[in-house]
Amino acid sequence: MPDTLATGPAAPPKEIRLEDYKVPPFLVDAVDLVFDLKETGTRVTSRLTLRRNPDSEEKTAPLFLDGEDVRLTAVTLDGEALGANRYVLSDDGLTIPDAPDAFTLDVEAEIDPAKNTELSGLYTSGGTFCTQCEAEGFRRITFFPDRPDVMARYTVTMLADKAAYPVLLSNGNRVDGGDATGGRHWAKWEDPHPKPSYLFALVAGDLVALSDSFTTRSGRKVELNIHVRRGDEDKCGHAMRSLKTAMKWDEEVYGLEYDLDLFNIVAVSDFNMGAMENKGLNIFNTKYILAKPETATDFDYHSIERVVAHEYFHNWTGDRVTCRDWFQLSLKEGLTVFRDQQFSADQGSAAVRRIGDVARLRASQFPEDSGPMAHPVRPERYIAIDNFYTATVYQKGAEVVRMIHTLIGADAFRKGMDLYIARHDNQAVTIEDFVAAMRDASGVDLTQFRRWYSTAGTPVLTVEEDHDPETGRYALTVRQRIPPTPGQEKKEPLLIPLAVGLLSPEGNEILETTVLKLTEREQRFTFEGQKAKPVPSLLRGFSAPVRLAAQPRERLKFLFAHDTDPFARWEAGQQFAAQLLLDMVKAHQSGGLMALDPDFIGIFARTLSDGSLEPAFRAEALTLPGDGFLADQMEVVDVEAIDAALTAARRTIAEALHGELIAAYRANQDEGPYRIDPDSVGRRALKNLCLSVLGVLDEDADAAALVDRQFAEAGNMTDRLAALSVLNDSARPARATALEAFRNRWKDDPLVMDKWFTLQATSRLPGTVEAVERLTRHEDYDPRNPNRVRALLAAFGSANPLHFHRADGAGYAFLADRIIALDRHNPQLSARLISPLGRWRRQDPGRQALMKQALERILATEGLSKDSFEIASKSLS
Ligand code: B3K
Ligand code: ZN
Repeated sequence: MPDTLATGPAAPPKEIRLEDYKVPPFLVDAVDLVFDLKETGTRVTSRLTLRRNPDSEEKTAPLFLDGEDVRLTAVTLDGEALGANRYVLSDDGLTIPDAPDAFTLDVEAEIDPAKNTELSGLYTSGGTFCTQCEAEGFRRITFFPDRPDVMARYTVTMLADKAAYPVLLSNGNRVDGGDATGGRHWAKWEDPHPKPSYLFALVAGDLVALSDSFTTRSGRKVELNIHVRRGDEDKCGHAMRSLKTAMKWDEEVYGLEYDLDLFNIVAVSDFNMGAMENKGLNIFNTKYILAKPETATDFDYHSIERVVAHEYFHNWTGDRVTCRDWFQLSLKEGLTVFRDQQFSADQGSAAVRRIGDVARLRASQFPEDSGPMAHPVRPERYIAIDNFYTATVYQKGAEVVRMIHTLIGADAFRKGMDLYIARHDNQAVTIEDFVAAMRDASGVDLTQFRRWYSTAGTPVLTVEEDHDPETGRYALTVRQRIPPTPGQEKKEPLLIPLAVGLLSPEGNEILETTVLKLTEREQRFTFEGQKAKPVPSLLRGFSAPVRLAAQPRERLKFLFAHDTDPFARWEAGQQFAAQLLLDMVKAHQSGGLMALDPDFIGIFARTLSDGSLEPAFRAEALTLPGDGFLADQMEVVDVEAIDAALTAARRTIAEALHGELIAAYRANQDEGPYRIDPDSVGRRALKNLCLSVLGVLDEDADAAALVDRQFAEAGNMTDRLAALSVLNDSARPARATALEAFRNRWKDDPLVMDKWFTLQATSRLPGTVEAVERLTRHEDYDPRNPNRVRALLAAFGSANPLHFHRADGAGYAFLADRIIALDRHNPQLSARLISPLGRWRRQDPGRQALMKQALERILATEGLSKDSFEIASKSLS
């Protein structure tokens, strides 16, 4: 870290290292908490039953309890009040030097939930008290050994004004409650399962619930409630259906049954992430609960299903079996993302879901893996753990679990899961423990495979073929290379499952999907009996999170027309289109004519009308690769040329296939009520794909009429937003009128207004930087609400490369200003906005200098948080 910094954080933040892990010197058997809830001056009383950990070597270590922004008012040890000479209070906690081997500690403290703008610990959101403790928020509530390997039984009593906070919730079951004096009431909750402090939760508010029940396969009736603000109760049906489907799925697929009689979900509007899996009391961002057809898109419906399932699945993979330390985060996150992906695949078209998951991984994780923040799935160092809730830990972590599934097979994987849970129930464990269970259940040696967890960077595979028609021998020579990443220059070869198939020159499958195991830097695989030279279909199903080096254009074209593996077929189309678009980028750069290969238009037309392919797949296959995908394949990114190429390609297709697109639009229009089944969703996607291509023809009266009519008459948000997205890039006056009408209609619905902000932040029209800047002063903009901030600023930084990278640096300077302002009240959020600025290495020298300038300005901010310090300093190094 630079030691010449004049300002920045007050003290240089400490780096936490995996190799320094030590077992906790003290264990907590029971926690009894009492909350006297007030907006400021909430009194928190805790009684901890503590004992020395027999497994710790530090037999005489003092007791240390983490605590941050908590006012200590009294400490009592075994009934004796401790004077100030018996403990040491510091910025980060409370030390009691002479602690006995087993004792009871009473701690009294005060906190101010309404002033908690970091949204970590206990805070208020729209008049509701709620908590967020993962990863280190519990220490902002009371003094405690706030680490996941300290698991305790919790009892929680809360007292609050009855009229303002009629609903009082915590983990586990409500065991008692009643009225108190002064218009207050109280409730007592008990969680029978031991848990780490990060899973603690409390909610008090004026909420209404959608209630239902689920009977587990062993006959236990579980009460289910989704609590929301009054007025939102008509938007919880989809979340409730998703929850019940997920509960059943986990029983059927993994034999995992819910373990309490009550499952509560609460949705709040101010939340730093998507949702949180607190035991028996999941707390959600409203974005992942509330939906009705008029306000939520098909994509929102899908995300809700996925996130509700994800948090529910954590009950076993996360809560019952938890992480020893935060370096093991992917133990619960990678595994749970893999489980939610499997679940989602079972709810609709598995192929289309897989395409979506891979697209997401490539859009977010690949850039991370090749940037300044590149880290292994199990990181080895961090300054702020909140910065490591990353695409690498989540999405790449899920891919690593998926590879185990591929290598050992579905049955052995299930046995491995059973063994993992049987061995480690109620324990805080490591990634090694998970891999060991998979090894023991399958008998497959996973020693080399484990390197995936400690190796950063995306491997690049090159594949060469040779063929001897005489002997009928066909061979693939595969090489793996893993680019260097910060702190990891040299890498050992990984065990990479490479799923391949072979097609005959006529397009018939002659070798079904086979998984080749690549273990060396270079390896040759031979196939006998191939008189005619086959066409290889490589990396089917995206069997490993790697990049495949460019393949011959003719092969891609062939595979896009014939591959029997839907993922590989889609992928060939994307790679083929990307090569053509990159040719157009080059033509634009050299002042030449940007022409789109007529073959592509032919393939596009055939795919559009190919009734043997499901509509959702056709929509995916016909979506041109995005700016990020193209930028990723350029040595020096040229955002203007990419934009010009994409626009030109869309225009060419729209002009050439005008009639076909209109016909397909009409053929996929659904009359009647909105339905969310895969076919209806697919048809809407295909119809709106047609609209978005046609929509580039601003001057075309037919296209304009289609867009305007759909915007005015749409019966659901998917269609309305699709039309508005087209208008959003249009120079027609209809754009302003539509945006205004949209705001007038939806100004009281925050989640819909988030979409309104995002649209404008991602517009390709000139003047967007200034427009976004003006929006930060709009009456509906609220810098304290993370959804609104992300809707405007994160969207601008990560989804509008054209304007974020404006050559004069206005986009960078604007974002840096907002980050600096936000860092004062919500560092978790501000730190996350920095990453687009960190991707300067592939920009031209002028932009590089401006991006670094913005990062340096952030780094020089007085009192900068450790979160933002970590990202900004790593981005510059
Ligand atoms: N476990 C939470 C994420 C907590 C993030 C803390 N900064 C949500 C999830 O992955 O399920
Ligand atoms: Zn999770």
